[in-house]
Amino acid sequence: MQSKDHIFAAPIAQLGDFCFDQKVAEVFPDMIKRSVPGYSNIISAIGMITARFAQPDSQLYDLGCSLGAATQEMRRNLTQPGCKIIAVDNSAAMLERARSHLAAFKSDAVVELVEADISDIAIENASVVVLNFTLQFIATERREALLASIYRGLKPGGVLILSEKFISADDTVNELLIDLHHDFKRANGYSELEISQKRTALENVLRPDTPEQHKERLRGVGFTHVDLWFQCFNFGSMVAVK
Ligand code: GEK
Repeated sequence: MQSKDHIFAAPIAQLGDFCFDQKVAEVFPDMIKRSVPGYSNIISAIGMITARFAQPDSQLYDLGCSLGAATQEMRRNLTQPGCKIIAVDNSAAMLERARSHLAAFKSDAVVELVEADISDIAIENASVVVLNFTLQFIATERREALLASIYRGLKPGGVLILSEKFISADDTVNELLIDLHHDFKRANGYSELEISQKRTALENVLRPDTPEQHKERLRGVGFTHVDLWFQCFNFGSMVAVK
């Protein structure tokens, strides 16, 4: 049975910053499905993109892997020989659960789980790199260096899949997308209190950029082929090909 997310259901007197601890890891699959519009479509597409872009004898990275949903989809779609998937997260609670989650599926593909800050790891010999709703938690001033190191570590023809929560440069559209996202959460059973407490807890932790800022940053570090392939309200996903 999957545990249901009630983390912000009761009033919390002192709302601290959101963090990926044991409590969050326990309810994570429920939380992300009910909070991120398009999440399961994006996970499926990560599998399809992996099938097209994985190169023989290369490495595939899932940066900020949480419970390994994208890792599992990459592994399922990997047909090239000699590949290794490296799944990285700095939350011990997430990685512990990712380990047992991934062990539940049979596969020949090699998966290495690494507990580390994604800004500190070396990206090497990569054909596919996934940042599925993770870059948004990295300090804005550190984003470019991380993307530059991903670009350097990718082989020619390699791909980065970057999914993020966005803001819109147009204030009216921005408000509309935020309202639609809150409608989506209400429709998935979250109360007004849960929505507003989660919003406050994320304020200092999740800093979204516009799609245009992302594209500019990706081109700035060297990617020549960059575009949005999916968007639902203020959530979306981009591909950048080296
Ligand atoms: C999925 N990709 O299900 N270094 C390593 N990990 C980090 C860092 C960091 N600096 N900062 C945050 N994280 C997943 C979903 S969730 C998205 C990704 C969300 C990790 C953090 O511990 C968490 O597991 C993940 O990034 C973000 O496809 O919760 O909105």
